[in-house]
Amino acid sequence: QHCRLGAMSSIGNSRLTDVINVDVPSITKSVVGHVQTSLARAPYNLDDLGAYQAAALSVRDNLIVNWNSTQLNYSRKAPKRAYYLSLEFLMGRTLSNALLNLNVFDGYSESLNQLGFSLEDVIVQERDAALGNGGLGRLAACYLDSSATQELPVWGYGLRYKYGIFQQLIKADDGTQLEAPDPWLEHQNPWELPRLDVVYEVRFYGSSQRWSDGSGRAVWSGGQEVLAVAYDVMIPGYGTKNTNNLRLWESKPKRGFDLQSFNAGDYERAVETSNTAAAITSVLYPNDHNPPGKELRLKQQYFWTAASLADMMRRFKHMEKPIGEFAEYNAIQLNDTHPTLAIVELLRILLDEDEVPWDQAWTIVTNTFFFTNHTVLPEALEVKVFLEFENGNGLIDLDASLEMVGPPHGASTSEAYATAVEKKFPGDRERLARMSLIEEGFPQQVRMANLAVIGSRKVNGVAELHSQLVQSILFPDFVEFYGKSKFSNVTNGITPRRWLDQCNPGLSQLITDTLELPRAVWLKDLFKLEGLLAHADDERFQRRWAAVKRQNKERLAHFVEKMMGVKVDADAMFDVQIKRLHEYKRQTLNILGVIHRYLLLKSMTPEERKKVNKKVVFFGGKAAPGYYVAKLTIRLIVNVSRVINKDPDTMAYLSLFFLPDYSVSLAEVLIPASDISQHISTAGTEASGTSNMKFCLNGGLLVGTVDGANIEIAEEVGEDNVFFFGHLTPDVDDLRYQHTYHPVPVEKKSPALAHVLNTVSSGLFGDEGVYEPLLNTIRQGDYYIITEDFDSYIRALEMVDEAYADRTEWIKKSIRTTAKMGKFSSDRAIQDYAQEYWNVESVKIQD
Ligand code: OAK
Repeated sequence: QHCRLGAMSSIGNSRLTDVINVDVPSITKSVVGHVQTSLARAPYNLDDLGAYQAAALSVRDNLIVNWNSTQLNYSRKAPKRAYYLSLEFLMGRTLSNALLNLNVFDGYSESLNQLGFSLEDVIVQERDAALGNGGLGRLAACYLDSSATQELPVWGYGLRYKYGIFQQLIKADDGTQLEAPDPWLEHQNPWELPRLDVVYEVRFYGSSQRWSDGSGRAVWSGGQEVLAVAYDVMIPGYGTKNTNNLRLWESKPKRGFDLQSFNAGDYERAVETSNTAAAITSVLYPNDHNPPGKELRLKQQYFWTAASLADMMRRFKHMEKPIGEFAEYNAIQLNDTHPTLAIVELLRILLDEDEVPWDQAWTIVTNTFFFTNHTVLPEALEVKVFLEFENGNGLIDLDASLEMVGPPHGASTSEAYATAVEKKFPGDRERLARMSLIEEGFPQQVRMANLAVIGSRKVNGVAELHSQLVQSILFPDFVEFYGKSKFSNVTNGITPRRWLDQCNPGLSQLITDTLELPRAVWLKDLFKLEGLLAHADDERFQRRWAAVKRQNKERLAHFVEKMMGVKVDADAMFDVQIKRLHEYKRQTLNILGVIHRYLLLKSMTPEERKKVNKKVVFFGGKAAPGYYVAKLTIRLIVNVSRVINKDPDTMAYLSLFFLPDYSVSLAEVLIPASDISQHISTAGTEASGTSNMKFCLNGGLLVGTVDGANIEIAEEVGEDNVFFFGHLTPDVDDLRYQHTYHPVPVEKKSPALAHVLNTVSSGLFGDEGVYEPLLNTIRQGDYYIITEDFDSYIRALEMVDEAYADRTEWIKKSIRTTAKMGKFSSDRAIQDYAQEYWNVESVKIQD
């Protein structure tokens, strides 16, 4: 186990000046050097964690060299840059990704072997960087990978949370979810560079004084100042030296102590200031699609946008260009409404600090920003209270931003905008109220989405259908006001580096062999996968394809056995649903379908059962800590699994697992192993979905509703390779109306579903009565139309069973699916943004 560095004495004579560790001797030398000097550990007593840390530090040396020359090149060439502002970056692990992108995976593997370690065991020592909740955060991570790979000068800006998304525990006695903190920085993080020299002061509260010169400019003073300290995370591109930057801000008190209070003997008050400052970046809010109405969240948003803008401004000033050209050199993408305050902050800087006249400042602002919406769910729309905080002052000086620009320039942003709307639609007061930045009431609130729309040059959704709904449901008034051209679509994408090459090396190798192309070629031009179509009928290729899937299923089975102590049958079909728990995503529909299948199996004779397709169902996902119904769904899944996994009549044919603490790293094991995956949101509710793309890229087929990116996936791979079911988006509203105003008992609509619901109510899965609130969401109102879709869902699953029975045909479907996934590379999505939105071009890094 220990004493693994015997090979040390054989370290080659590589020159000390070799910073880039490519060949095995120099890798070994650098790793061993880090063991001794960075970790201060003895080489003869090193465990896997130590080996991970040393290997990571060695890889990081390589990254730093590339990162430095990239940043130097950017500074010298002064291209237009784009900034991706996201409160969430769900990065996962970095070591294996960096090794692949730098093309040194084999070298490190060999070197670690010589040192007595296995790279596989070392890689899993790393904790996920889980600074995100779900789709929106993971998308940001894929986009950074693609931007770096395409050598685009794009930086990410986010927050360095001390605690990422909570760890999910499942209580042994009753199967409920518990949350524990995620202290991911406990071991030092080798992938970040603290930049204690890059610091900005961010002001909160206080008051503003307008200048008396009639310019409308204001000076903002008083209140509390907090320091924003930069931590840079290196983002290596694939097969290029280009290494971009993700800058994460940490909050710090401006003074450790308030000396005045300290001297006055008020110790508690003195440290309190420092506590509140540090609290700003202490934790990622675990809400997905539900904005927390907390003052601290608003503080996070202002802290982050103010620091990021100050940083961009400093970089721009360095270029010595006229301020009027700001938008020619900077594009800012807003990842949902969370960074919307950047709009008013840029306006504030231009007006108050750079003395730009209002009209010109507003033009600069609206040429700089681009806004992406990620959901049409009404509960996700952010509204913020600004003016009602403790000391009677606004959190940020709304007066010096939103309303600041006062009479000399024709009233405030809000008023100027209202005037323009009024002019276009005279007398239409209802429309004016709908389009207003302010939601009237007590207290007044700011509608962040409206502000994001008026402050941006372009507004987009994340799949064709969703972008249509953004226009027709969320912003119809704005489409009329600005015209259609301001609104468009950029369908999401995923990085094939992490989501194929890294998580499924077997398949990657098979594709490389079959296409007879270097993997560096097809991984950068995913449309090349179409070349697989020519081999779909080749039996030898089909066998190899099936063998890869089989290996991945065994890997998952092994993983589950290790984690949960249960054997999993890799001969069975693997059916996977992994995503945040949410009523609109309908994990409930899935678990009710599982119960239906179980009851059916129970009703069969042993002979009949033998003809049934064996299936293992996997669930994974976290519920927001305060989301009662979602947590109840988890509890039901866990308790159903406890019953059916030990039923001797059925356990050979159906088993069920809820895998706790779903993460990016767990997804990397699950996705390559799936035969079928479920994307079964109520039509019109899932903006895009991105795991659907990941499953298909890895040759898994979809069961899904006609929703989000499922639609475009089916367009690419062919409808005969997707198992669609359920009502379509235009029907959903009517069905909801029916259920609300003309309710019909469940047994009338779906006797099968009624039977399942009654079985749950009967207490078969324990906890009699506990699930009633969950069941009642279906029996009453049924907002997500589970009753309406249940029978067609079951039929779709039967068709899956039938199709799977013809294994050769199934493998062909699987091959054809992977072959047609080119469109869903995040490289394509980033190109769309770079060309159609930001107007940024790639910068080749020279040594
Ligand atoms: C999270 C918080 C607020 C608003 C939206 C989200 C979010 O994660 N939305 C998800 O974004 C993904 C990336 O665009 C989409 O694929 C998902 O469909 C969408 O739910």
